[in-house]
Amino acid sequence: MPKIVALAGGVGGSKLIFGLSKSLPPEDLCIVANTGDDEIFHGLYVSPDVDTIVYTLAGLVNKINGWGVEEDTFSALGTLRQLGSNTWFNLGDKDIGLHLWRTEALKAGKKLSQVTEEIAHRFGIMNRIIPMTDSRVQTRVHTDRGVLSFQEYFVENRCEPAVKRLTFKGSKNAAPPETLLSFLEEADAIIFCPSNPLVSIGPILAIRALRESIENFKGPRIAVSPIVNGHTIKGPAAKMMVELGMESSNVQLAKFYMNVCDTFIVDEIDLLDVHAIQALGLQSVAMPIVMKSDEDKLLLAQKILENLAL
Ligand code: FO1
Repeated sequence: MPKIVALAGGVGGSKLIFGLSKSLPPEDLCIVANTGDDEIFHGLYVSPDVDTIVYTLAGLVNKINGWGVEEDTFSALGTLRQLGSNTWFNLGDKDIGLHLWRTEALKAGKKLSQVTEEIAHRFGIMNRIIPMTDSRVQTRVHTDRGVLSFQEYFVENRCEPAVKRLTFKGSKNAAPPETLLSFLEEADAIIFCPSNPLVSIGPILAIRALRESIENFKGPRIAVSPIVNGHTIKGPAAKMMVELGMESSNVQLAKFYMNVCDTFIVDEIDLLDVHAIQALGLQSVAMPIVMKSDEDKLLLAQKILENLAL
């Protein structure tokens, strides 16, 4: 079985991560999680994309939302609201337990990658989950309503403000964890999950050493499009692209991934995009990429692994 490094954000990426985790021996899958969405709420360090991956692989994720813990309650948040705190970010009681533990471990001097490894282990996950960096990198969404953190843009403002620019504060001086670089050296292939390329994969690629090691990677690098028939399956990627002056199309995304990936997978409905993407010099394949059921997730993972033909 090939050793795979999969780059992912939260909800969309986790679906393919689930399929890959069921298709590969655990030691052969290393997941790189975006931490540009991380934010401090009520004094707690919250890492939404890491947590979505953890809860998904642990079988605990709230399947309706795609994030948070199934059947969680919100009593602590109710108390915070009563005390006058701003509670637009919905932290469940069980979820808060994880944030308390992580915050304490970080305060004790542990690195985010060590803390994440320990969390995964304690949740019974055998795959490696590695945050893109141990330092603080924050996605900044420059909008017509000012500069917002990702969660302020996404949750508090429901993606309504028009996006003018994206920056990743702290990325210049950020380095990937050593464990990630070592896994990349041994890996046979890289998979870009169908996460938002701009705000989930973008922050990962903004870390220079990480981008360079992906650019110089010798094995196959495959990206799965988050766009089907001109629309994003979930989330604001298409809206953001248009506001940033891009076309919300597979061809545009293939251009975005040009130097870091060799094969761009589109949905079977977008078969006509395959030739246009090939004309850019990338390989392209069409297959069913919409993952509604666990079976869809498994099937897509297996098709991608077959396509790697290592
Ligand atoms: N997404 C929402 O749309 N609303 C929420 O209130 C919310 C809370 C939340 C709490 C913990 C967590 O791990 C994720 C949460 N998310 C929420 C999802 C999160 O905002 C996004 O999925 C990612 O940051 C984008 O990948």
